[in-house]
Amino acid sequence: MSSRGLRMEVVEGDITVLDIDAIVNAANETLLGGGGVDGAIHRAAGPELAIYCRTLGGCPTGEARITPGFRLPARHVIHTVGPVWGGGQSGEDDLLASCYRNSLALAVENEVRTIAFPAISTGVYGFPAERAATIAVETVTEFLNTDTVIARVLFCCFGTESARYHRTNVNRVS
Ligand code: AR6
Repeated sequence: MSSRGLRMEVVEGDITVLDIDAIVNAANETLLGGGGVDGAIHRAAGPELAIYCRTLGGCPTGEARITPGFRLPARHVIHTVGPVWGGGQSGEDDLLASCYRNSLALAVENEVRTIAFPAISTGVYGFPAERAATIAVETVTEFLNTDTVIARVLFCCFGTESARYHRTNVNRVS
């Protein structure tokens, strides 16, 4: 098994084009679609994804649900619901960490070995990007410390600033 650092990689660009076991969607509690990365994933996966999501009955903040990838190159989509940033005193950090932990646990249950995360909550939900990147990388690192199933975790960042925040943290824990 490679070291933690080698199992994590930062890439920049559109998560919907990745040919990988699973991509993570930054969804909302309805799981019925929206803007940002959620909109992009639903557009690329096709209408079957929304039809399937309707059967799931939503997802509470901090939890995760898995669906097929339909027309995406990714085999699965793991939908998680990040916290809306409200200043940091409402458990936002813990809820964001739960998104990463629960998504990875669901990946392992479904024999997903390669997975890509967007920067959950840092768009419409307003979570500060640098703080979110630190939580993302620390939480994934802790998970990989005891996991032997996941071979590769990509942080798929939209924009150079987000990529820089993630790279700084990945380099720190490697
Ligand atoms: N690939 C990778 N990252 C992307 C892409 C993409 N195609 N598109 C946007 N991002 P956001 P949130 C980045 O707003 O903050 C939706 O309406 C984006 O630049 O997508 O968790 C949902 O339905 C940012 O860095 O998600 C919810 O209602 C990151 O993905 C709400 O937005 C997350 O931004 C969720 O808000």
